[in-house]
Amino acid sequence: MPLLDWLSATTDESPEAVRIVDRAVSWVELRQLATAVADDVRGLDRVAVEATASLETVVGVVGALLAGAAVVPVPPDAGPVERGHILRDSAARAMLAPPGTGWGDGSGPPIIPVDLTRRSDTGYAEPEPARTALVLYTSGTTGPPKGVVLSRRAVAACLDGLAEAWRWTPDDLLVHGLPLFHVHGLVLGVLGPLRVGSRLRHVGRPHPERYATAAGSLYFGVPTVWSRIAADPAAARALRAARLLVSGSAGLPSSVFADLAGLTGHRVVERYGMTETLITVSARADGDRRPGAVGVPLPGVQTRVVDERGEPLPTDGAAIGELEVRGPTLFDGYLHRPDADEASHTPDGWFRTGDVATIGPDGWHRIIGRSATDLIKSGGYRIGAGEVEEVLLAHPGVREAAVVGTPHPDLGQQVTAYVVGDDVGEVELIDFVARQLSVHKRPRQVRLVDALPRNALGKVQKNRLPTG
Ligand code: MLC
Ligand code: AMP
Repeated sequence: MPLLDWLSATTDESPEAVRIVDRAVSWVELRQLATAVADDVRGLDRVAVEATASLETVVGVVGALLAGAAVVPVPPDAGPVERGHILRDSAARAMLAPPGTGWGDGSGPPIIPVDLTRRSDTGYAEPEPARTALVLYTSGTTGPPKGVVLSRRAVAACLDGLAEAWRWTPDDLLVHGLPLFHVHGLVLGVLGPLRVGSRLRHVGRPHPERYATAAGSLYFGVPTVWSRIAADPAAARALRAARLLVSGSAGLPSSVFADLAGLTGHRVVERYGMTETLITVSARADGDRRPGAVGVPLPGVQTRVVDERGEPLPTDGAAIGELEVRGPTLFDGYLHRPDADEASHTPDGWFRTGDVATIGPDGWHRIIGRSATDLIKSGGYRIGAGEVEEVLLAHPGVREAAVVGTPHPDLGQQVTAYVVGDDVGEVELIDFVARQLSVHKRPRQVRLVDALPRNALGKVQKNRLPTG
């Protein structure tokens, strides 16, 4: 079956199949636009896409996938450090971008404009399921982001599992406003509709009033989006007519679950996943939804919690350990990083998520936290403390830096930096990071301190940083 099954086969020409912000196309039109891109990139193994929230991004991604190229989405706000790393590390042969996009300094691969006036009907054979569909860059605890290699088979398995669990069909209209360079917004939020055949409406940014007026049946959001909707009762009430509200990418606070149940009449379906594993656990459309819990494994997925020695723990809902997963949705490895592949897998093929969880006798999973403090989740974005620390340390006035996630009522966690420096100010350092990395990676708060707490070996002890 083709990866984009519905899109590949449909003859439906009714307008408004896919609307991205202010531009709508029919299924047939989308296929013809994307095929024109496929004609441009055929023969290239890896293609970057400037992943703005736009129809050009959808057409570019689909075109590359039709031609069998691996897609490397580039966050549009990635600063020069991050962008340069993604393009160099992935060795993308070309970059698909809206017309008029340029490099300025002439660096980077050739740009192929996504021209929405061109159509093509060239036929492309479906690439092998083992071929790479996407290379998604995601932060680790240290160093620059790593390229997560995802096969077409893994993407298809994930989307089929979700379609089954959520009863996601061509009768649905999916609405969201998430960024188009991560699993949530791009894999679930764009490739999902193109495989399943549900219509799609991307509202640009996930503002409550835009969700409220979109009249969808299925809505996706990160917890920050759901908490903003819960704080806007008129917008929340407008979602009463929907079929299913889905939350993921970070834990949904139980208070938001309860507020939404009252205002919308819906108990939100929560699901859990990672860039490396795609979505592995979810509540079901035809089943229970529980506040603070993320559901049961999707078809074909196996899970277990293990202790510090890697020994499986009982599934009694009480034993807390690291969650490990195995199954058809897992990635093929980190690009050029066999060391990281080895560290993140057990010898018998389980992926170590780094998340701490319990599994109940009924198979329900609860995510309790993370085993390491160096991965921060802010607004659903994953941010590596080490990456931000490295940028801070490159500032001439910074001698030492330690970055942590601290509780934030709207974002879940905020990026907080502790800095030992000479004559530097908070705003200057926040701006310095924002010029190098994506906007959401900049610290919300910089605390200037005299020294960082260290142990006898000189390692920073982040749990002893001053709070309050
Ligand atoms: C941000 N701003 C700052 C700042 N940080 N200003 C000064 N100092 C800082 N430190 C600016 C922003 O640029 C923005 O400006 C404004 O402040 C508001 O920022 P915000 O509060 O962050 O809100 P917003 O931009 O609306 O972002 C919230 C959000 C966003 C929820 C919309 O975080 C988001 O889109 N999250 C989704 C992440 C996601 O898709 N994750 C999926 C990963 S995949 P301006 O001018 O722009 O308004 C995955 C797998 C899975 O996890 O399971 O799904
Ligand atoms: P990312 O790599 O951006 O895909 O982030 C993956 C991480 O997001 C996971 O390891 C979890 O820590 C977190 N996450 C995703 N979904 C949930 C959820 N429903 N509840 C709690 N944490 C989640």
